[in-house]
Amino acid sequence: SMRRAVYPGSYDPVTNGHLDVIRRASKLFDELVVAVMINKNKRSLFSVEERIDLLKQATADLPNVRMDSWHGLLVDYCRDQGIAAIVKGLRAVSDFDYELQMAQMNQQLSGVETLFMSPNPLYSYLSSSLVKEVATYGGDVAHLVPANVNDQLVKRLAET
Ligand code: COD
Repeated sequence: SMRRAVYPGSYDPVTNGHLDVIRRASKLFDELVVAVMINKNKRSLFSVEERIDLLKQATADLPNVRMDSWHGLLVDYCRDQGIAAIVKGLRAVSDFDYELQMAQMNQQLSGVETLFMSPNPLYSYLSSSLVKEVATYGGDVAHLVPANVNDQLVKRLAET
């Protein structure tokens, strides 16, 4: 049977750090689903559809990666899709406490396993929120995000 995993996140927007994890994780599974998790309480710069489009363009060369979105619990998505593994990236100790809590909660709720990937040190300081902050004040983030994201960021921030 197919070995599938989900890589969930906000992806507002996708960065080179996410892409590095996607690329590496896609080699370990038959199919990797990148799931944009919808959080109505969190203000986002890009809509869910825009985030999915940016992800699709940036992963076009990876045939076993597909995008989806989900509103609700991640474990319900896993159950719905028959997915047994969650992939997460751990950037630093600061990610660890919360990620461990979520992994244990998800394990306890449904038996789904979480696999942590070490970040590429080139990108381990990268987060969507820092990228947005730097871009907001006119900093150049072209080397931190895929080209399509950089274009859309510049456009979107010029509008606001
Ligand atoms: N290098 C490596 N990994 C990275 C990098 C980088 N530079 N940047 C981010 N990552 C990793 C993150 O650690 C994370 O694993 C993933 O990429 C996605 O990152 P973000 O920032 O886009 O996404 P988050 O952290 O906002 O995602 C949180 C979830 C949406 C996954 C979480 O809140 C969730 O599962 N929500 C659904 C509701 C639910 O089930 N809640 C109960 C949880 S127990």
